[in-house]
Amino acid sequence: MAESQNIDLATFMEGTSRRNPGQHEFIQAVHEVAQDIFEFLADKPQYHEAQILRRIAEPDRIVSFRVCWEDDSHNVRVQRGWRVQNNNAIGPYKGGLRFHPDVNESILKFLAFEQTFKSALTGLPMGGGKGGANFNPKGKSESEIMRFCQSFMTELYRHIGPDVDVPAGDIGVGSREIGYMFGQYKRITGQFVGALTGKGIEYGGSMIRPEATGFGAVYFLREMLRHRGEDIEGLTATISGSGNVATHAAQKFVELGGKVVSMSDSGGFVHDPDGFDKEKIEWVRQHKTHRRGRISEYAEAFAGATFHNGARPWGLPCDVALPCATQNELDEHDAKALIANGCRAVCEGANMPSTQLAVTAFREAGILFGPGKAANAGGVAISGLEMSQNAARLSWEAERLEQMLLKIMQDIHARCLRHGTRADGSVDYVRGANIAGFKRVADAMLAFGIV
Ligand code: NDP
Ligand code: 2IT
Repeated sequence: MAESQNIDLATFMEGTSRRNPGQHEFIQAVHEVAQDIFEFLADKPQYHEAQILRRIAEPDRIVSFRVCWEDDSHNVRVQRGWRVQNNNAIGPYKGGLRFHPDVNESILKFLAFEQTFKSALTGLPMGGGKGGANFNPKGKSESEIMRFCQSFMTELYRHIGPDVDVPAGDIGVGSREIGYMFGQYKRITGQFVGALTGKGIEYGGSMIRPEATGFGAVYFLREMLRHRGEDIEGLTATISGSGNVATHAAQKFVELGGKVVSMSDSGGFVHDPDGFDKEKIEWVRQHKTHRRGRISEYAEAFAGATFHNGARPWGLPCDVALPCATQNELDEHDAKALIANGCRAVCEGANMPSTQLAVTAFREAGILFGPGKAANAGGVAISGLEMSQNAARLSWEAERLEQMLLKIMQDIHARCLRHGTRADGSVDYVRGANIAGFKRVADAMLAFGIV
């Protein structure tokens, strides 16, 4: 082995920080994976010699582009768009598009890096990518959203395709935005192909895709609990977020006999001690997604509920916490409050919602902790099956797809057990997910040689 390549974790991370100055989220995501991988690779020099982790932590390419659009008052607006194509060793680049004013290269690089392991964990042939724009959909009219999506796709289309890179939704990008982008892709290329997932059912979308991330996260939580001889029935959950992932996680948690006492948005959280039942969750979905409202209005609509301005729900007593909003929304202080209040399991519906110190606190306390790359993989898994259906020009039924989702989440759980079970029988799901995802990508990269 060449001496310069035989480095330790600290040196590896120093190099990562030096090469990616100021990209805190990306460095955080790489560090979390590198900790486990360095330990795992201690007696496997072939991966070190081939510099596999170093290569996965360097995106294959990043395209960034100007997105010009005209608002309803005829002002010219300029946004920046990106696509980070991180790794396609096991399949086409795959991953969502995020429209949010905070979007920057660091956030998209962390998401594309995480996605590489997440896609691998599903067992399906998909790589990792992510993209988006620093566009704020809040307060925009329908035609402004349409014009932005069309302009964004006019640049993006040349970089994607059903065998190249297949984007989907993420924060700020739902079925409406996917519809506008798919329409523009089809118009420019003249082809009706599955270059995007999360499409409407009428034009090549898959049943269960909207539900898949939230449902999958709750299935993963149930697997973690069952492995400890527990179940969801009778448990109380705090949930953050009120978008696609949060509302579907709440729906499935309640369906399985649990009680959900909080939901949130960027303005604060609502606490409903009576619990969010099916109708209330549907109200949140309609209110947030279709009426573009604020969660604060929930407290005006439902007696007994209170709104907590600018606060997060992690101080509420609960058995289970499901962070389903955004990155770094649960810090060490929140983690300690959850543990002190008796929380037994945390399952990440969002990508990297827990800070590194929060994750350390959960791991040290020995509570169940399902990291996002495993727990929220149900969304990309059904996206993978949308690609399969498009390639076969078929549509499968919802029941079949939900069974497939359940099986995939159980398989991911089993992969985590394989690589994350400690000598005392407890499970480190972070380690399990990191190693299982890494191994699949790494072995493919070894087969390709130095490319
Ligand atoms: P949505 O846009 O549907 O909902 C996002 C929710 O998070 C909203 O309630 C939003 O509140 C809240 N939120 C966004 N940014 C912030 C912030 N800075 N602080 C507090 N709250 C915030 O997105 P999704 O539900 O699709 O995504 C949620 C998370 O799940 C993200 O981390 C995403 O990457 C991840 N994920 C999504 C998948 C999918 O299939 N959609 C798949 C796997 C993971 P507000 O309305 O005020 O902005
Ligand atoms: O973070 C994610 O896994 C997603 N936003 C969904 C990706 C996808 O391609 O469906």
